[in-house]
Amino acid sequence: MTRILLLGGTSEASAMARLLAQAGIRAQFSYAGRTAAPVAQPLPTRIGGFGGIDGLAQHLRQGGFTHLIDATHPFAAQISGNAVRAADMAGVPLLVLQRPAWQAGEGDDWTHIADITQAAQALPPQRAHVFLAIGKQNLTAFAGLPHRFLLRLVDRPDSLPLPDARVVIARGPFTVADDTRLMRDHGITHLVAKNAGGTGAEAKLTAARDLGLRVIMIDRPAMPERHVVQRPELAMAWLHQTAPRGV
Ligand code: 3Y8
Ligand code: NAP
Repeated sequence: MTRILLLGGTSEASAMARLLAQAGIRAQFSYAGRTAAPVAQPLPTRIGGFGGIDGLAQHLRQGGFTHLIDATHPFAAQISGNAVRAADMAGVPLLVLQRPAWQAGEGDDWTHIADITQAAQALPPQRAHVFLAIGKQNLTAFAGLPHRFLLRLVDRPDSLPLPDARVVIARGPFTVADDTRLMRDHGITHLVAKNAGGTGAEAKLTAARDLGLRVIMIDRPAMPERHVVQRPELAMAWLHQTAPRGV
């Protein structure tokens, strides 16, 4: 009997959860527990880490899961690496559901960097107004710089490692009009973004192009070879191809 463990935390994972619920396929949705009140899902949901690779492998075995779908974020490298190893240990097929990376288009002014630690060097030496749309987990890379920062976070932080920072509390998906207004109101000169792909965070890139701003684009971390699809419908097709009798 099919039972899916769906690792979530992205728009694609939420779309996948709706398809599984509509199809009446037994599944459990999993959040890391990064935010105070994650969006409710139409599936039974667990929140919190598994306790590393062994913990995830044990959860797969004990829960009688027949498939693992990793629909986490392209920058959630730790859980995605764990999923490859744990699925193999538990003898459960793994599918990655991940949106394609963004590509610079006409009129874009992007500087690509390999990881967040290079972002500080990619900023100008003189004081700039920088929109850090990268969440709160990597802010120390910008401490000690002369810039004024605008942060957009899901939950209000207790403290920040940046002396001159303004915080906007907002949960995507975002719109071009709102992001254009936000960046114009704050006199933003530079945008730092992760190459998340998808539509939930794309508006700021369109706004940056319209405003003629430089974008410092953090490329995705390298990941081991996996079976990846880019749309939830393709993940459903994979399930039917790999399901034991009677999906
Ligand atoms: C906890 C679940 C859905 C999912 C929505 C997507 C879209 C909005 C865009 C900006 C960029 C950022 C951040 C972002 C986006 C979607 C998607 C996406 C970026 C929630 C969610 C969880 C998280 C975790 C959170 C991180 C942070 C990253 C904010 C829920 C809302 C910046 C990534 O405070 C923290 O510790 C936040 C941590 C990981 C990155 C970071 O390093 O700080 N996401 N985001 C998931 C869990 O617990 O398992 O709370 O409802 C999900 C979404 N965030 O169903 O529509 O699909 O990408 N999330 C980035 O892409 O750069 C915001 O502001 O422009
Ligand atoms: P990460 O660094 O890859 O994972 C760190 C640890 O968090 C993992 O080892 C695991 O703990 C736990 N974890 C992560 N995702 C989980 C999930 N879906 N269910 C259960 N445990 C999970 O992950 P992250 O970058 O902090 O992202 C955390 C969550 O936020 C992910 O679900 C991701 O989809 C979502 N998200 C992340 C970003 C981003 O920019 N990173 C953006 C949007 C959404 P154990 O080792 O104990 O199992």
